[in-house]
Amino acid sequence: MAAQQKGKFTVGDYLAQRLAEVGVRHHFVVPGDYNLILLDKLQAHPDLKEVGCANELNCSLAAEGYARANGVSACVVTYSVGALSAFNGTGSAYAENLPLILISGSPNTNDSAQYHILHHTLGHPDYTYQYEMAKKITCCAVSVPRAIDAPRLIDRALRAAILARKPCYIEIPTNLAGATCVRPGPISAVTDPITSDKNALEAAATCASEYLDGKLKPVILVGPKLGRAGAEKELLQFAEAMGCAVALQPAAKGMFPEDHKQFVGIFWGQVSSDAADSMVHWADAMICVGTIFNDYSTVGWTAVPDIPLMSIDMDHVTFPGAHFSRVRMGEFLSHLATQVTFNETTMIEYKRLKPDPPHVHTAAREDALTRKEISRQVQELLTDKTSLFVDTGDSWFNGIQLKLPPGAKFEIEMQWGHIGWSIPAAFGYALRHPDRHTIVLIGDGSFQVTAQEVSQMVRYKVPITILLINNRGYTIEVEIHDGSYNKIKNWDYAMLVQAFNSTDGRAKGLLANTAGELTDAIKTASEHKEGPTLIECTIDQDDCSKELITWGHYVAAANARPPRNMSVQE
Ligand code: DPX
Ligand code: MG
Repeated sequence: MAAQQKGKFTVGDYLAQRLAEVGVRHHFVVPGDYNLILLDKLQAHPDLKEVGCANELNCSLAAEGYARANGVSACVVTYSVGALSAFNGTGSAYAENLPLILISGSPNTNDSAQYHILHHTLGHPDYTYQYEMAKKITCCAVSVPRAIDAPRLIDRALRAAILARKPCYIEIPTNLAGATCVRPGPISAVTDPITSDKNALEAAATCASEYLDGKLKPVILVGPKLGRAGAEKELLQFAEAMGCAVALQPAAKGMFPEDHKQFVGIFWGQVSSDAADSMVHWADAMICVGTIFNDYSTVGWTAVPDIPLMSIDMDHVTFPGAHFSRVRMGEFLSHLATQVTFNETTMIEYKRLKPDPPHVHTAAREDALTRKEISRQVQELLTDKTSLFVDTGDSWFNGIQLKLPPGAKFEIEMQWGHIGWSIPAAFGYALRHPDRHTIVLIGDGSFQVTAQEVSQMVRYKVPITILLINNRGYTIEVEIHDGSYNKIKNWDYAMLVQAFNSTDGRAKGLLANTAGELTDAIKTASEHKEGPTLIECTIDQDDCSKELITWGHYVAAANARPPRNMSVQE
């Protein structure tokens, strides 16, 4: 470990200090010769802990998960061979509104002027391409040309990411990480939040009163940007002042308490839970808070609310006919809470529509394992200390249908939808929240994409419970469009995880073919604290949720829409 040289403060030290000051405690890395000096400098900072990853895709997704837990994260990779893989998790952070700081080492500053061809590059001496690419997937990309520019550029990128809740990119040439640098000024210059413009806030509140005036059946629809804006408490305050029904988009599950009397379910069109679909369609005013309407959340565009909406975003508010910039979500919600009229008409209707709790069948111990039985057992496992990650596939639908007890957290990556995301993301998240029980629901196909990161859970002794649902293939894709490409090679997943142990690891890999075997395996997992436990749950290939089938049909129909506006008939 390279100690900070006495008296000499470097570009790497500057970055390390700033990362620590913005709240990063673990930084995720894969080394390469372009970033080694930088890694030494980051290692030398007493408040930063280096976490090695198996590859840069996983490294970026681990940082994505860490940002969910910590609010900000850092991923440090080498030039091109590393960074281009890390762009994927950076794209996820962009789509999911998470300030991930992507840091890449880069060629020596002399090489470009000398027209040198360098390893790990495209093989021509223009070394600006990575920076140019990074601009497209971050809210601010900087490439440090000289040590003297580092403080200004690093601070600029960090501030942009923190304010926008989006990733940023910082490129540091290999010969600048150890170059002398001035010391940083107060961190408030980077982290101080932007507050609402007072005039805009007042005007937006007046517009909200006009929007709601005379409306009898207002409904609040919550989307995933609520949590990213950190405005859950303000939403609760506003919702209770309104007294009306609150429905959640699937990606916002967990952002409003499910045991709250105003919670009316997950609004997901045809595959909604409770009575959310009926409530949203019955509403005469829709207050959308941090919503994202995409083809998945609208079930192939079949579930787009058809009344004019009031939309509260992270930093602006829009009404039919009016827009207000620089109005912060949290400030607006708490301001509005003091002005609105209590109206519980929608709750009276909800009481009439609320479905009875479903009768849940408990399988006998020797019964072959089914998807429903897995869900029943996972439901019993959830506590206020659970953080549940659900990966793309039927795990989305199984996870959305679970009832979250107060305090339980739910993580889903619905905008980016990268299969395998949950393994590295849960790893990154759990490092920051060792006090919580992190559980992952993931399909066999997804697991194969990022399986190596289980070895980091072994290395860092992170006790995550992974429930791998093995239905022998890409079932969600089968429902959208089937073909032989949806079959995959089966693995012995339980044995694979044991293989990661080598001589010093403590992972457990278990197989559950029956309901009783799953009960026993879950008990073992809950007691195992020295590393991860993977439980391979085998189910029939055709055993999937009816919600997945319905949703798949509508998404397939949306994908298959013929091209429009063809001026010439061929
Ligand atoms: C793909 C998906 O086994 O889950 O429940 O069997 O569907 P299910 P699996 O994990 O399979 C996942 C599979 C292939 N999506 O059905 S959802 C396309 C895709 C993606 N991300 C990446 N590549 C391809 N979403 C990185
Ligand atoms: Mg599968």
